[in-house]
Amino acid sequence: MHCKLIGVPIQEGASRLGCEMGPSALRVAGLEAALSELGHQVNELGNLPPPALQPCSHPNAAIHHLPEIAAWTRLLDEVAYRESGDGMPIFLGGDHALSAGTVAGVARRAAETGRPLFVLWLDAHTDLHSLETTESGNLHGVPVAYFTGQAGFAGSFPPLAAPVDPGNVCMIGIRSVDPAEREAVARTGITVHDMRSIDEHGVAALLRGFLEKVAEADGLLHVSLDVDFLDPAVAPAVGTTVPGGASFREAHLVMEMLHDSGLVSSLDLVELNPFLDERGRTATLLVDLTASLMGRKVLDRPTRSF
Ligand code: EXY
Ligand code: MN
Ligand code: MN
Ligand code: MN
Repeated sequence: MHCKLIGVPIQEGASRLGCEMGPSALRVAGLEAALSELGHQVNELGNLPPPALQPCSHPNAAIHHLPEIAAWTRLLDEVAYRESGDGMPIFLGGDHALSAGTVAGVARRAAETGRPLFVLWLDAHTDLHSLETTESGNLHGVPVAYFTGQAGFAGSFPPLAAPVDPGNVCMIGIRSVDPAEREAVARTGITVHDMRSIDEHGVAALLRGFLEKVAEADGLLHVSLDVDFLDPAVAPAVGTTVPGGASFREAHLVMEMLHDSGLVSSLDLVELNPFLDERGRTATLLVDLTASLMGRKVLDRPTRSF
């Protein structure tokens, strides 16, 4: 596989500063070497420079940094479109607002190839607020509403060329949903597997159902991994910790199954805040999870898809 590492030092979508240092921490933790050791060709594309701003505003006075996030979304849509033409882009965040642009760009590319894009959203949160409904005003809480084509983004965010069908979005790990997001889940029909579903059925059964759907549709699969998908006991370096998250092994199992599926075409690693880390352990865990997704295994096993 030809992997492209793209640093996205964005932190304006989160309320706590520090995600800007995420790409550096992932590099220091050895991401490039981990992928090379697995036999992948790795292109290190460096960090994207912060984009030029265009003035824009919104009647919701709670919103923070709208011009910054709108500008990053415009830039990332272009970069993701370009870099998904050949090889696998890996976006090193940066807060989760970056996925508005990365998913929009890979969806535009997928639409051209005629294959449907699916999105696996690994997160404690649904990130499904609109600009109208966000109360915190932190725009890392809105990317899913944007890239699935929900109303209210016109005039600030770029027009969306290829909205992702909400029926193609699957969320796993969810345990913090605001009332307006609850309503949006019901309205859009996005599949949401909360932590209770993981407890009841096991993460493998939930993921297998989704991967079968992607494979049947001959789809492309974008994976968006938010650090807070993981339990804060194993991944403390995130500003939005929620107790009761995925365990170390549950997260690795997800990555191992994704590798075996052969379906993943692009990846976001987001919300790592190195300022909150303990001697780099969260950055190291993210590198190890990415290695599992890209084929690192304890033992060879009889070939099996997922
Ligand atoms: N739903 C909350 C809000 O809108 O402020 C929390 C959002 C946290 C988003 C993090 C990145 O996943
Ligand atoms: Mn702010
Ligand atoms: Mn998120
Ligand atoms: Mn989250």
